[in-house]
Amino acid sequence: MPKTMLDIKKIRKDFPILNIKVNGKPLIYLDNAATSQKPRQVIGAMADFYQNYNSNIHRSIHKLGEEATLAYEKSHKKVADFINADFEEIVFTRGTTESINLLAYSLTQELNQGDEIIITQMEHHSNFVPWQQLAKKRNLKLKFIEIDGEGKLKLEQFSELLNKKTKIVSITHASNVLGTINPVEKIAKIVKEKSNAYFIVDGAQSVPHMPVDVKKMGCDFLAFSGHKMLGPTGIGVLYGKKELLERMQPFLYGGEMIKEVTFKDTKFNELPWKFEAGTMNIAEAIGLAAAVDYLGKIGMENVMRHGKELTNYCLRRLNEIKEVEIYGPKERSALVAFNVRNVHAHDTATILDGEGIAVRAGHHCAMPLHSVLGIPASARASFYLYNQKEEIDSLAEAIHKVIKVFK
Ligand code: C6P
Repeated sequence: MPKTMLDIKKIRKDFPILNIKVNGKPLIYLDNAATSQKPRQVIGAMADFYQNYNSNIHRSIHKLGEEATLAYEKSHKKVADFINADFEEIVFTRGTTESINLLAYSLTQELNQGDEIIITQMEHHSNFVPWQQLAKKRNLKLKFIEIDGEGKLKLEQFSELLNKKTKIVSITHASNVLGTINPVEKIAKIVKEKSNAYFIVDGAQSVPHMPVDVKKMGCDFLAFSGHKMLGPTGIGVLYGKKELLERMQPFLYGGEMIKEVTFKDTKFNELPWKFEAGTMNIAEAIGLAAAVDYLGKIGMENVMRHGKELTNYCLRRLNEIKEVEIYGPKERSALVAFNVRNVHAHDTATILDGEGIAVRAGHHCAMPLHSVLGIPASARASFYLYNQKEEIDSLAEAIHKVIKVFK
């Protein structure tokens, strides 16, 4: 694979926060899987909205209202183009969590007692708890694809789990702990060949890091969050095939999701507005569009290549330290979860923090997966387009300090 072509020094200048010091040390931000940092282009686009055309959308015919509506609708279009979807197929939500909850709510009408839902052992709670609770409420069966010793899905098991009763298959594209990239195109084919189930993909950890084309992927729905891809918090996306969104019941009822309301009944608005009730996060949508522009200029192939390079380098450096245990397969997305033997992940993260290095520690909202791994917690370094190899060298050095402290 060719080496990264990104001008990281130039990219870093776009991220004001990368200049701060933490505990007296220059910030080394390796917690990108939790949330990414924001470039000035995103911060600026949001400030521009509030300073120059702040207004509600789809309601007011005054100049500001029109400008805000135009910008908001443009954001939909940009996000649609980013994943090769159509305009009507992009619903803005608060994030991946809300997108999946929307599905768990709106698909309920399609489910009957005894129907089955398949997820995996590696799911984030956002793609776990909504299905678990729905299954309990509606007397459905929840089944899990297991992971093997490397942290990959046992796909041979998947075909056996699928049957005519399977109504939903919901799988993460990339694990936020193991980094495993699941073969979603292949899974989509199996789902469609062997069942009538809806295929849902959790793209929270993939859309920010690799080119994603929903048509190629063959999914029915894709959920992801703006804040993990340079955008602000409070804005996320649900992609759904048009004919499916048309059939589904709205999730939230209220203003702007209607076409006509009478004392007797309500006609719902056209897509995607049918699923966007109330005043939406307008500035955040505009910020997300700026993030998509930024990523588009850099090129998702380049973002992916840089992430792979950093991740492989991190795996190499951490594998050199015999006290470090790493979780997940060799081929993975841009993160590495690990533990220093006999040291709790929180202690590791606290010592790293003292060195200005921000990593996440805990169960990463994937408690069932940690129970399968047989550990209560892990530390996790996760990378993005502004990270550099020197920062991974600092991480390795700081891990040696952890080892020394706990010797
Ligand atoms: N994972 C992490 O540190 P929200 O919080 O709705 O933006 O995204 C939820 C979510 C869903 N699926 C996956 C695979 C995820 O990784 C996340 C968010 C963060 O790993 C915060 S818990």
